[in-house]
Amino acid sequence: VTTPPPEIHPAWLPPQVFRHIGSRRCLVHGAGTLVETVFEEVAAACADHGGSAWRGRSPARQPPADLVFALREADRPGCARLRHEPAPAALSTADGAGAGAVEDESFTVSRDGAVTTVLAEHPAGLLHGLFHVVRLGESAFAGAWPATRQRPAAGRRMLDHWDNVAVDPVMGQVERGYAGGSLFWRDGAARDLGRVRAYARLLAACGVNAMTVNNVNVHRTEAHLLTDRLDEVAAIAAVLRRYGIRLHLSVSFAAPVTLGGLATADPADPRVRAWWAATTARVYQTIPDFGGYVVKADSEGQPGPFGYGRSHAEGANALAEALEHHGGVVHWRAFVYNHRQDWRDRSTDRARAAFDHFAPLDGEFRENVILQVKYGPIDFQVREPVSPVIAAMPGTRVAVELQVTQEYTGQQRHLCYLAPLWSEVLQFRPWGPGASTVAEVAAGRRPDPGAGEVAAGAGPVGGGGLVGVSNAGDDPYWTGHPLAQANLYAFGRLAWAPELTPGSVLDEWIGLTFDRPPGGVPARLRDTLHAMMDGSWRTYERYTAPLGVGFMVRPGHHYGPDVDGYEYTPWGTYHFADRDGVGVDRTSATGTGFTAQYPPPWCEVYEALDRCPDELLLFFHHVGYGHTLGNGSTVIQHIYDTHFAGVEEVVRMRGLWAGVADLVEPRLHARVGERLDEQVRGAGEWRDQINAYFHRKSGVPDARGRRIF
Ligand code: GCV
Repeated sequence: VTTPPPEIHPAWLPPQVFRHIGSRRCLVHGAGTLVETVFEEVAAACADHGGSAWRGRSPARQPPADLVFALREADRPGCARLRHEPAPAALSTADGAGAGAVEDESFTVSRDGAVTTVLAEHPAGLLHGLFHVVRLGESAFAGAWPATRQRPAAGRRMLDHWDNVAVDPVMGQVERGYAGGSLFWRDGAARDLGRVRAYARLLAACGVNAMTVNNVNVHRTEAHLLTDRLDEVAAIAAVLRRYGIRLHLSVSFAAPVTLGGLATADPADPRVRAWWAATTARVYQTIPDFGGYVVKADSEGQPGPFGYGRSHAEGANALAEALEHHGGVVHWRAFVYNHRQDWRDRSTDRARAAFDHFAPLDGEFRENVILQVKYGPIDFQVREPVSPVIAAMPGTRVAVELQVTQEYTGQQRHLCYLAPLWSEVLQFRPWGPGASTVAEVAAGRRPDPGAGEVAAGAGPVGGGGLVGVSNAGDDPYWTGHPLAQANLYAFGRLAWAPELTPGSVLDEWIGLTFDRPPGGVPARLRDTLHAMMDGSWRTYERYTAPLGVGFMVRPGHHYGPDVDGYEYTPWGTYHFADRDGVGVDRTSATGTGFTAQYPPPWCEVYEALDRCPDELLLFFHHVGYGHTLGNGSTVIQHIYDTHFAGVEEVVRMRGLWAGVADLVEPRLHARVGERLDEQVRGAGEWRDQINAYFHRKSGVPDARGRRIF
């Protein structure tokens, strides 16, 4: 990076987006920490833009407020306009469907006469209502419109940070981080909290309400956050609390041994359970609203219950028991597979592992255990089928994990707007057309064999919500690539409202981030950003591993192409290319049987060569290079065509960006420009390695005679 900006970039909350609020007479009514935060925000906006901010009641002899934030249960003297608030029964149909946390964050927004009102039952609703009004901009104050009820789809919308306190010699400070150092830790200690506050504010503004502040790979130093370094964690929690975000910790399953000095971490041992109970009680004494634990167990070298001959349900339940009466949860990760596989062994299939380990345990987890499942069965590839675990555990709370940090999608050097991928995942219907979506499962809405669909949050088990691995760090632009901020924003917005289209979320983000008073974002800039970003995930897919086969990356750091890099390793990520064909046979008829982990119709669709979607063909089937795809092309010609096209698209992106230099702050323009140069180089490298590899293997020339090395 050669063009550091002078200060921290405001991301999607530049001061000017508060001008619509800050130029009004604002009344904030109600009590509680988050109401105070709303008032502070409103008062700061008014100080900047000439409006008035009143707390509790409007002063006598002043015109009445024209923007009101109020708790429904609060008495409202001086707030006469609120008599027009809609009665609960008149609220939109989405209201009342759920219970618990989602209702705590819901709010109603209305405009009646010349007053815009945000009304909520709980302070968190007012906070989310504030940022809703910010997003609406001037339209929040135009005309009259009926009350709408806004409620989050899922109760927990969480960001996990894979941050280490001490710099890890292999993984650095932030594992798979591409945006500088940690926002929370520096030089082995908690950092100044100013940046954390700014981060929490950004996250609240897009709907995030929970986070972990340390890596799921819990190393020696970080293990101590749970015990003797709890004060540092509590200081961070206090900052997050002011923005409605609960703090969770990643903990090591071996903590009773490594921290507690016990001889075992066996979850069945009463001393171990007592240790977790006492340790957890201390955490709650220090952080009363602590969210709970995140555990990566028996995974990539992390300790777990297998070491004691116990199941993952027994392991998770021991921790859940300690958290239960404090209101905490355990996020137990389902990313469990054999990472010491013999590549010669064709019977082991990493894609099967999570289902094989966890589906038999359905119904055995305590209610406050959330099984955290990566969206695909392998590992955050640019294209994978949706994990079959999501449909396999009706008696378990499931959270779906997405990767905002771009480990496998260009590492924030490549522009890759991920909302279209996430949206496909969230809208996927694991039981076929008409049944619940993945987003609904995460929200707790399940198919109930007896009674058909049940309402969100009211099912036999609740939902686990959505979890994203954060892409933020102490980079002045937060995310390394300034346009990767859109992924962080989109994660929060889709977690709150998964039905939003990726294009509309991007449009919101552009509208806030590039806002320019008085008229907003110049149309040419808005159009250019859409032209660059809307399709950038598919562009990335085109020039990297083809047709869902995945993992053709350089081992270790995972940046750039290396077709055979993992082919003869123990990691279970193979493509099996030879002179005749490529792909993994995961069918039940002749392959690993992975297709049978899906319920109908998907088990049949994926099993059948002629029904399997092209983009997942090589994930499920080993086919010859001459195999004809649904789009009429052969596999080999498709590989050539998409790789040439992908690079051309990146070159076009770079040209588009050059054309808006006059509309973007010069340092930001330069930073994105540098990244686009690297993307053009990197995409060309991908194209040439992939095309050369498959040309050499297959001996099939490109039908269009282009240059292949
Ligand atoms: C935190 C992948 C990444 C690891 C990561 C792991 C996980 O394997 O490469 O860095 O570890 O996923 O999700 O636990």
